[in-house]
Amino acid sequence: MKTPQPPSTGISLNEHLRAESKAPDDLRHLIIHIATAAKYIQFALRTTEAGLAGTTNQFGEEQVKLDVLSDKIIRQHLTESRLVASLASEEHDEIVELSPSAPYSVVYDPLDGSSLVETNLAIGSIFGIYAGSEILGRKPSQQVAALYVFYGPRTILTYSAGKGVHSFLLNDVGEFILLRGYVGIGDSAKNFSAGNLKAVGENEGYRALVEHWMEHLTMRYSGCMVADVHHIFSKGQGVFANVGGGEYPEGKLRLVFECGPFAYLAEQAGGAASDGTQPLTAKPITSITQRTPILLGSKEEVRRAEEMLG
Ligand code: AHM
Ligand code: MG
Repeated sequence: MKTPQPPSTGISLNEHLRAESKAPDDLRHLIIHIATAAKYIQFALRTTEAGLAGTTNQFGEEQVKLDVLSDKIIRQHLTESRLVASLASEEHDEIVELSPSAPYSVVYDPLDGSSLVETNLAIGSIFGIYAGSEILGRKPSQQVAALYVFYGPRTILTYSAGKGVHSFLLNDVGEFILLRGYVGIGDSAKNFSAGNLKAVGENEGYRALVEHWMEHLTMRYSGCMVADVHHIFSKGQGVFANVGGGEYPEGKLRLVFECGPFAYLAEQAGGAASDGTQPLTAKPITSITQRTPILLGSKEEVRRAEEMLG
């Protein structure tokens, strides 16, 4: 039998938001609603057969796919919070209006790396929070907070509300407890994650860059951006790239849901995020389906990538 755990003595997410990030109450409540949704998602990932077992369960009933279920869970919590004016989810083509006079808008990828569900590899959820009801025309630098939840062997939530980047571990009793007060990214990289590698066929600069990285760095690539960027945050170094070419002329990843929140977090951690010509945080969101190249992580390696990609 498992020994009962004493109540946690660590710093909770709620307390950290209040005392360290000095987040306004509405923002703190919104992030707690998102964290609660993430707990339901991590429970669903561990308990449902969806994705692992195909499209029907043992009774022959059709199962809701986990990315659709994750989207529904998040949307329900955002709706119930009454704090969200509009939302944009990677699962929908359009921006959804919730409570027009509410203080924030939320952009999210409910289950990033969902093609990995059936393999039981790590996946995650990504969120960006803007003040007001507008999403289009904004820049990722205008986010008031961004966070991701990493569903690996353990569940980790990492957020920034503009005062650095902070990581929390989900404990046995369902609390997010402070794991690392400040997450930082050093200037030089030992690891690289290079996505959309088919682009090297038509992009000589990318080929030369990847060859340079193969000679000097060690590759870590899982196929889930949350896991690959979490690796950089947790090791305090590394570079992640997804560059245009082949099937994805602008790169595979989307500015609003994936690159924008991670660019904000990377800068808050002392790293950089670029589309090759400008910081991603300065790039206006023109549509929610907008894709962008991304170079993210240790500053020296992001600069080298910008130069080599021309
Ligand atoms: P998804 O949001 O549909 O899961 O796709 C995004 C994912 C990223 O997590 C990852 O960096 C990329 O797709 C991997 O692409 P590839 O399979 O081409 O390496
Ligand atoms: Mg994604």
